[in-house]
Amino acid sequence: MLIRSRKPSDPLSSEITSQSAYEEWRQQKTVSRRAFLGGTLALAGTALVGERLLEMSSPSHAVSAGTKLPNVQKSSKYTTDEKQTPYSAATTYNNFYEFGTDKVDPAKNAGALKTRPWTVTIEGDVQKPKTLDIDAIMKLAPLEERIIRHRCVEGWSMVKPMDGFSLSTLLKQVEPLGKAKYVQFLTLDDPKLLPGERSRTLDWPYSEGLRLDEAMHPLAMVVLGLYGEYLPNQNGAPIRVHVPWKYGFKSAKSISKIRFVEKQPKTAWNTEAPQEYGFYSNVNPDVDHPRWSQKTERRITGSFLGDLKRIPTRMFNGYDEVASLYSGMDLKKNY
Ligand SMILES: Nc1nc2c(c(=O)[nH]1)N[C@H]1C(S)=C(S)[C@@H](COP(=O)(O)O)O[C@H]1N2
Ligand SMILES: [Mo]
Repeated sequence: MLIRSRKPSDPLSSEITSQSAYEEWRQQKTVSRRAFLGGTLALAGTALVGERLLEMSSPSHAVSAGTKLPNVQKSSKYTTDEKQTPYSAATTYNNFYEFGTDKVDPAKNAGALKTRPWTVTIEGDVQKPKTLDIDAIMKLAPLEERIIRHRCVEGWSMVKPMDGFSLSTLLKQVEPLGKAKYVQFLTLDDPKLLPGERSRTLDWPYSEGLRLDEAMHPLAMVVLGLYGEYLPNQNGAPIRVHVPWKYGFKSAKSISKIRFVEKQPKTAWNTEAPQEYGFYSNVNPDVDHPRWSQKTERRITGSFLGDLKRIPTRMFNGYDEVASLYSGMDLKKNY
């Protein structure tokens, strides 16, 4: 067992802490699964098996049967065919500190977030600043389903179908000026709707940033849905970013503002602990977090024993096509 001191302001847990949260999540599922088996099987004698049972037995605070997104294109060149994380795990094992710091908190608490009406303001060094309604954003481009890898800095990973389109499609709406070099993303700033913003865990609202060329890379995504359904609140409804070659915290949830800026913007985790969370935060097995190794990860697939197994972490999370964005850069210094 690793012993180390943790300051209370240092909540992104290591694998050790997240392991216990994961076990708590597991246990909840086991309990509700038994209750379900006891109740429903006796009643109906149904022949449902395996994953389907797990889906149905997810805790009642999980999202209600989601609404299907219309017209999602199922083919994408950005898709992996690796085994997918079950929907039940992707929607009950979350990081969304505005709703609490435990993995199970967002699914329990995020129901209170009102996601309609919702607007996203895009401003800063741009020709045409705009405030766009979420329903207009949904129509900017055909929604595409990308089955992508998500690697959390804590050492676990998931494979999830995410529905949306390239971030560049949204950013181009405002015609960025030549002096804009970075883009900042800000989560909704509303402590009434996001209770975590009332406590001093992070520098609120949650913020993240990308260099402009990173943001314009077609792999960087605006996410509006998950598994072909509208995004559940705990996963960042109604709109989030996803940058699959970077650690998960770069992918801000429930965003309401995007700013084009000249200088590298402030970001929530980098402000909190700069020596642990760099601005770039590209997935990199050769650069350890100061408190744990990043060489391997635990892939959450929903198998009871399989999820404890560790697999090698890949450079850029396996998205080699982004490597040219960083040619000539020392990625140990620019962690
Ligand atoms: N606003 C906001 N965005 C956030 C976070 C957060 O706490 N607040 N957590 C980040 C982290 S650490 C991860 S791993 C992913 C988790 O996304 P998921 O719950 O959909 O898997 O969201 C990221 N985006
Ligand atoms: Mo994360």
